[in-house]
Amino acid sequence: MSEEPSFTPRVFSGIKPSGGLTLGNYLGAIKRFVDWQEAGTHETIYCVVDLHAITVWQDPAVLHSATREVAAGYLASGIDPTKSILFNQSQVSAHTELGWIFSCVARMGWMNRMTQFKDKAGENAEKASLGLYAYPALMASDILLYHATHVPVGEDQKQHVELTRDIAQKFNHDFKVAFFPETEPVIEGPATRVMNLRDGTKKMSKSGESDMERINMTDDADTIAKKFKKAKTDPEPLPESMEDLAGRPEAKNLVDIYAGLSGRTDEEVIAEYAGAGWGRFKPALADLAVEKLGPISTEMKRLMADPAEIDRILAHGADQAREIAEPILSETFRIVGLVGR
Ligand code: AQP
Repeated sequence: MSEEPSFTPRVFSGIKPSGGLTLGNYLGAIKRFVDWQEAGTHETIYCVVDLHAITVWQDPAVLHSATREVAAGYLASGIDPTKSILFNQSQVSAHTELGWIFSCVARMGWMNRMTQFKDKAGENAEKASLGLYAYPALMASDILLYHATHVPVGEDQKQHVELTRDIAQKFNHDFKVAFFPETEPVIEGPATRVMNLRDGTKKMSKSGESDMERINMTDDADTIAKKFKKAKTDPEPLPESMEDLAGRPEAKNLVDIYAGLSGRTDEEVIAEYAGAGWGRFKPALADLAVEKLGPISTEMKRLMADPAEIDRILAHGADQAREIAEPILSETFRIVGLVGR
């Protein structure tokens, strides 16, 4: 084993353009990406992971527009292309090249344990695409292609970042190098798992069946208010402590969302609203969501009206990404024994 290298502190994370952005993507991912960028302690690289989106069927025209919409969501929320690298995955072919190598490093047994595949493929796994099964290996390549040291993600992605660590370890071990870092997943804050508004036991997702189960980042004020008003709850008022929210998933979810949007802790929210009924809490939550998401949604619409500018930003980001990725990929080829790169 060669000497332990030190890796540049670097954050990588991505979002799939598999539909419009949700409040879950905002609180669990984008808002925290902006915090990392502004902290200035790490280089920050953010990606629209379009190759992950096509692991399930995507209408080509819709995918094209969703890619720009996710980019607009990043920009409108505060990702600044002069501070962070922002690009879409398919423009940097090194992702798929390293992804193939990692498909040869990862073991079938590891992939078989991935709960997201089981959730997404459902009972009919035989009909799922090979890409959906293999995508955690491509995700490992997204991260390790930049030697990223930290990956901020929502709870649902923790297992995939752990697999990334396993792949890095096995690669380093098999080839007797210390080439890839053991990336840390960073899962923090009150809203790392925002739940479906109609069923507090399921995650809020872009591709969930009903629009009423999620808040989209482009929803207008009336729609946001209507969705929170109709959100499933129980008859009890808000309790005095977080422990008393145990077994009340829908109530806890709305408290988490309030805390995530207001930048407070769950405990602070409970302290303010202890004893409040839903008739008081839900309108307060809707007002807060409109206050926070309204300006972002307006800015997203402005950006979406100029797709050429979004494409220019993504192309520039892809150039910057390639500059970091290419030497790492070339060195990987050399380590593996592939000729010619
Ligand atoms: N409900 C959520 N709560 C907190 N974080 C979430 N994330 C997604 N949903 C929630 C985080 O957002 C980042 C990007 O996720 P993604 O779009 O690449 O994949 P996903 O987790 O599969 O998102 P969706 O919305 O559920 O998409 P579909 O429906 O297409 O599968 C990740 O950091 C994720 O944790």
